[in-house]
Amino acid sequence: MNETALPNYLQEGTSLGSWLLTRDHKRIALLYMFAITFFFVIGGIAATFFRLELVTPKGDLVEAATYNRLFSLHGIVMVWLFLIPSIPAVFGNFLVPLMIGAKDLAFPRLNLLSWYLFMAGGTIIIGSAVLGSVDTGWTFYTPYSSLYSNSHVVAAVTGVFIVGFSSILTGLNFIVTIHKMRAPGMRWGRLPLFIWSQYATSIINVLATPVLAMTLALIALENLTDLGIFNPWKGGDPLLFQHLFWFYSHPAVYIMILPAMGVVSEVITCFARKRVFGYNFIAGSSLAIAFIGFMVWGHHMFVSGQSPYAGLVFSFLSMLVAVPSAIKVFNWTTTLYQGSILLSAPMLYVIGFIGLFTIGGLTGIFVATLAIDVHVHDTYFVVAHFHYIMVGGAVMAYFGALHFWWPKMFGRMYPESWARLAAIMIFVGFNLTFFPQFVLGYQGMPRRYHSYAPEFQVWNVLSSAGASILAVGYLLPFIYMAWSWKYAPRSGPNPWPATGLEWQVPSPPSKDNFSGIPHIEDEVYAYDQLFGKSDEPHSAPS
Ligand code: HEM
Ligand SMILES: [Cu+2]
Repeated sequence: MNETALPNYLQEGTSLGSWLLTRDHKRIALLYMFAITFFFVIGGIAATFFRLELVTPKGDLVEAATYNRLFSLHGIVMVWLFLIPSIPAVFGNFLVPLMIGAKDLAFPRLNLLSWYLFMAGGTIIIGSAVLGSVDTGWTFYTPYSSLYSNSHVVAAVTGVFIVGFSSILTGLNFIVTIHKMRAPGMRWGRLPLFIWSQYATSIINVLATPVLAMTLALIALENLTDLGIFNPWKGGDPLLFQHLFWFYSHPAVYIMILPAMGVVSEVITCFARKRVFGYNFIAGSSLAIAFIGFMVWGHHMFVSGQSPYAGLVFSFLSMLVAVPSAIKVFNWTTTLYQGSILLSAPMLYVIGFIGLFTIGGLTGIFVATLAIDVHVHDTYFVVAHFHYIMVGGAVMAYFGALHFWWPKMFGRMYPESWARLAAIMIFVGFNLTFFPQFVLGYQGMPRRYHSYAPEFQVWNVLSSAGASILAVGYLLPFIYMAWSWKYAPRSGPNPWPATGLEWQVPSPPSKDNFSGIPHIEDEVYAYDQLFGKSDEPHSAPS
C-alpha cells in the first residue's frame, strides 16, 4: 500500500474527544507536550519572582515566607511536572514504537491512563499552590514537613504521589514494548541508543518510584494522624525520611539525564555524519548508570549526622557513577572527530549539552568528595551543580529533541536562523545565570534565603541578568514553533537526512506508523552508507 495515501495521525479526528480519548502513542505524546510546557511556564514564573528578589541584598520584593513558597513551588513543578516526564513522556512516547518498528506501545490504554494520572497529580499540585503552596522545599524534609510546616504539605505530597504512578506505568509500558514489540530483525544490538536510554530510565522508574510513593504516603499519614515514623518524640527517625527520599531521588536525577543522553547520541551521530563511536559502551553505560545510581544516595546526607564511615563509602561509590557518564562524553567527542559536522539547530543544543553536562558532572565530583561537601553543602555551589546538569543538560537536550524531531511530529520545518539564535541565547543566558552561583557558593552564600550579605550582590545581579536572557531564549521557540505549525514549509520524511526507522515513514506518520511490518536489515547508524564514507580513523574528512 502507498503510505503517503494514508491520513496522518493529526488528521485522524480533530474533535476534542478524539484527542482526550486517543490511544495513539503519538497523540498522547502531544498531550504530554502541552501539559509540561504549561508547567514549565509556571515553574519559570516562580523563578522570575525569586531572581528579582535576589537582585538586592535586602528582602524587599517578597517576604521570607513567600520566598520559601516560591522556591518550593519552583522545585516541585520543575522536577516532577517538567523534568521527570519531559523526554520520556513526550519523545519516548512518540518515538519508542516508531524506532523499533511497532504500531503502538504494548498497552495503549495504560498509556492514556498515565497521562490522566499525570494531569490529576499536576492539578492537585497547582491547586495546593493556589491555596497557599508549601514552604518545605521540593525535598519535603522531616521533621519540618511533618511537625512544623503550616503549609499545604498533604495536598502537595498527594499530587506528587499520583504523578509517580504515571511514571511507573509509563516505565512498565516501555519495558514491555521494548522486549516484546521489536520488528523482525530489530535485534538488541540494532536498537537506537535513544531506546537503550529509555529502557534504562524505565527500570529506574519502575524500581525507585514506588519508594518515593511510600515515603510521601508516610509524610501525609504523619501529618494527618498520630503516627510516629519520622517523629523523634515518638521514637521515630527524621533521618529515615532522608534515606528513603534520596533512595528515590538520586536515581531520579538519572531519570532526568539518561533520556537526555539518548537524545544526544541520536543527534550527534546524525550531524557528524558518522556512525556513533562505541555503540556498545554507550548502551552499556546507560545500564551501568541505572545500576550504580541506586548505591549513592547517602552523598546527600554527608552532614546529616550519618556515620563518617557510611559517608566515606558513599563518597567512593559516588565517584564510580561518574565513570559511565564520562564514557559517554568521550564517545560523543570521538564521534565528532573527523566527522563532517553540521551546526544545525538541534546540533547546537546538543553541543551545548555536552559542555554544560561536563561542568555539571565534574562539579558533581567536587560535591561527592566528603571533605569538600562539608563546606559547600547547602550553598549556591550545589544549586549551580545541579542546574548545570538539569537545565544545562536535560532541558538543553529537550530543546535539542524538539528541534530534531519537530519535522517528524508536525511535518514542517521551523526558521533555522531563529532556532540557532535561540540556542545561542539559551547557552549564553544559562552560563551567565548559573556560573556566578558557583562563585557565590564557594564564597559561602547559603541557598534558600531571601536576603543576603551585601558583598554577594554583584554575582547575584549577574545571575539575574543572565536569567532574563535565558527567559527570552526560551520564549523564542514558543513563538517560531507556533508559527511553524501552520505556516512553515513542509519538511518531507527525512529532512536532515538521518538513519533510523522513524525517518523512513512519512512526516507526520500515519496512525499505525507503518503500512506493514517492517523488516530490519541494516545495522544501526549506517551513516557511512548514507553518505558513502568509510569509518576508518584516518580517512580524510570530506
Ligand atoms: C557525575 C555524577 C554526579 C555526582 C558525583 C553528583 C554528586 C552530587 C552530590 C554529592 C550532591 C549533594 C551535594 C550537597 O547537597 O551538598 C549532589 C546534589 C544534587 N545533584 Fe548531583 N551528582 C552527579 C550528577 C547529577 C545528575 C546527573 C543530576 C541530575 C540530572 C544531579 C542532580 C543533583 C541535584 C538535584 C542535587 C541537589 C539536591 C538538593 O539538595 O536539592 N546530579 N550531587
Ligand atoms: Cu545524588
